[in-house]
Amino acid sequence: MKNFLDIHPNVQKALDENLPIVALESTIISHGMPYPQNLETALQVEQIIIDNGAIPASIAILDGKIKIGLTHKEIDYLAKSSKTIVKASRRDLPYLITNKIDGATTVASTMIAANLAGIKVFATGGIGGVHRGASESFDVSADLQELAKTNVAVVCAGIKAILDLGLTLEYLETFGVPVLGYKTDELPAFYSSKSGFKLDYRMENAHDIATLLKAKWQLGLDGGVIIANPVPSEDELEFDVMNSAIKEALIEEKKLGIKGKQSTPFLLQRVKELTDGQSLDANIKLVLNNAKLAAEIAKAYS
Ligand code: PSU
Ligand code: MN
Repeated sequence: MKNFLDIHPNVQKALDENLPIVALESTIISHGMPYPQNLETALQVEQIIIDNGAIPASIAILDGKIKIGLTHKEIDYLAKSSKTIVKASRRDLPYLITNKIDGATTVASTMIAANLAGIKVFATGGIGGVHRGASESFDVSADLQELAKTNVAVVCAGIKAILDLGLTLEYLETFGVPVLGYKTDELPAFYSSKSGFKLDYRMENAHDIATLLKAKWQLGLDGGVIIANPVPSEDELEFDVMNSAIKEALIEEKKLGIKGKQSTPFLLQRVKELTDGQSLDANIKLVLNNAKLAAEIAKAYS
């Protein structure tokens, strides 16, 4: 594993001493937000994790290695390289590593990397899922398969509203992935705290979540857990504003023939433009909010 993993000394020290660590993805930096907001957010997320008593471990594929824990210089590089850096999910890792091509990790590949390093808690914005119209396009994010098998807890603001939330919940149920609402009975819809979909399990604190995670994995029930943490109400996008922007972006996507891995970055970018940047503000705030909760869960877990 030494040939493939490059763990930052701060993260290695935390692993050795069983200190709380929070993994962070890098696709959100390179493909999820524009520069310079992506850079500012990535650094702020790390600081919030530190302020809440945990060690951040941002993850990317650099120089043929899976890097666990990035320097500010490396984060800066990822933030400025959206045109050249590859969005790297599970299937991309072997090629990028053996050909020394730099990549930004998605939820799926960040879970893989965190698991290899022994990190159990991961914070992001929103996970991928079943796309609208998936019965035709077959576009189902590899994030869902990863959640089905890799033992990492993912703190997110629910499923990205550009997706089909109902079908995504069905998929997660089939593959045995628990979806826990943090102080909510309703699935949050990323930019909005409400979606209209009820959740079966509501959790009130980080301690109970950590206890549940331990029980799941001690029982040999492999796979991830989704901790759905609603965007704070003062930061959310109005439901109707969000939905009409998404509808418009989806029509444009179809016209332009955008598919596959380009789909999610395109939709996030168009929704941002169509809401005059309001969706980006919400996206930033919800990520910061998730970082704080993830640090609390990591502390309780360790
Ligand atoms: N959530 C965000 N911004 C993002 C993503 C999620 O707030 O950019 C990224 C994540 O890396 C996620 C990916 O894994 O989008 C999903 O892409 P796809 O639908 O192509 O699997
Ligand atoms: Mn896809």
